[in-house]
Amino acid sequence: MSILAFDLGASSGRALIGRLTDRKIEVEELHRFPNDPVQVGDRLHWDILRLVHEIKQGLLKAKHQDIAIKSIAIDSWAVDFGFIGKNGELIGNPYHYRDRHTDGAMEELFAELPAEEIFGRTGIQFLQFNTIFQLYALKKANSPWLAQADRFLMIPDLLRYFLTGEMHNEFSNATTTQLYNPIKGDWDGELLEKLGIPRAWFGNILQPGTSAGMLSSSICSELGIDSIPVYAVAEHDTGSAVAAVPALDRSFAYLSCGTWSLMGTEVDQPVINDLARELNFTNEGGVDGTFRLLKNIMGLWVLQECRREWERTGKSYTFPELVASAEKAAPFAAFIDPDDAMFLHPGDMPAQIRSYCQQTGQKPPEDVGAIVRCILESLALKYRYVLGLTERLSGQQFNGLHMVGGGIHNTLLCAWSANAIGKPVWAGPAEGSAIGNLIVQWIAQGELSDIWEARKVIRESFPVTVYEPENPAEWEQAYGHFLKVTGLD
Ligand code: ADP
Ligand code: LRH
Repeated sequence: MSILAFDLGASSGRALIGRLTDRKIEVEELHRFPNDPVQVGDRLHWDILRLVHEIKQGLLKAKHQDIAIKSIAIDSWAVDFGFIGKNGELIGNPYHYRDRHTDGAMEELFAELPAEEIFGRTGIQFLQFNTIFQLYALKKANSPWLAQADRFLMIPDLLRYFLTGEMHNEFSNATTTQLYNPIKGDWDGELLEKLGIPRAWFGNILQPGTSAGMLSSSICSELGIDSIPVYAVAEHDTGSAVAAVPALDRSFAYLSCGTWSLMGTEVDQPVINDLARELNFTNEGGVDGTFRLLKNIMGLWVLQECRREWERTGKSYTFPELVASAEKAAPFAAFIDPDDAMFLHPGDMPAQIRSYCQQTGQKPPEDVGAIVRCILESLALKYRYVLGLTERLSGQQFNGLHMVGGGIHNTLLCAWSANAIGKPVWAGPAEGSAIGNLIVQWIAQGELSDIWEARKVIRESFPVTVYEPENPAEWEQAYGHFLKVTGLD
């Protein structure tokens, strides 16, 4: 029988059907849709109701194709949320984490609550858009939402609520709020109190792999379908992606490569110490009690935004066209640090890249190929830098890097990543998050025993492309230059 995963990334969403037969997973893409944010006045929002509509479209497509669905689950990007009022309705339209309302919020909060204390309680890296800073910014702005709020739900919690009528807070996403204490294993009540945020908004935490209700009768009658069980999985998409890494060795490094590049390793216990805080590594909760010791890298967002800017000026390129143009451009001509704050917000990204290069004494890349080459080489070199930090912090040495996510369709980036790190890259599967969502549903149903059995099955079900490192001397030299111009040396 089939199960269904809804995986909502920051750039697109999809519904994947999964079937498990004789320890082989087969997946079929049922529905794919863009997830375009909407700017209204000064605010950048997610189009949350459109996402509800797209989830219903996925359910309808299953019905029209006579696919009987045993269960469904949803995962999405982290940190964002909505409030539910006393009447059970959504208050406002959730903000996008790239909205500017958190500019400066981190520094302001640190003046009241030291960074050391926040990290000590949560083990979460500091990113200005973390839920804690979003809530703080809403408080500072006297947002009327806060007076009306009765419950706090992360995006997948919210979508699940719309489907089932039940409100639950799922574990993996809860950890990304920077309000969850992994040592206590619960929301950090003292931290919430210090922030002046009511503890009562936050419900009991549901672990990945537990049932979370049934499709409501109103949805079923609207769509003309029977009710279906809904599961909580690792509803943070990166948690699902890492669950699907087809590693055979318990010590492994991964790169979840989509809008963001998330690089790190899996650990049994959160690593909360001075070095982790100084290197700004995070400890996000995962499946089967695991944690992801990782660091965010700005990722293919920078390329997505360039593409959007070119589109605005009437020039449309597909991703394969952009990759082909980079291949023809001159190598190692200019580098950026993709994690510079100037690349976080939406905007004219080619102009931002040129301005970064000017400020760092480099000749700015002008044409499309040169800009894309600059982004992809800089990402590959940043991967080398962060892989080194992951080894230092975890005390492990990795003999290669697993890459999952849509970014592995970019074969040039995979090859250059292998060159930059001087180790093999094992690429696959591309639909990591959706597959991680599926396997946790199967674990919950007793079809797979645990994450390690699931990883074996994934390994046997999907191809992994191996990229061996090439041109080590050139990349070594480029790395030195990259460190110098970015100031990372
Ligand atoms: P998210 O889940 O964050 O929305 P995905 O994992 O779907 O992101 O990855 C999307 C990214 O993958 C795109 O921004 C693009 O850079 C890259 N990508 C997808 N398809 C291709 C392709 N055919 N060639 C090159 N790159 C691709
Ligand atoms: C990737 C992701 C990442 C978060 C970011 C907000 O989609 O979930 O793990 O840091 O979005």
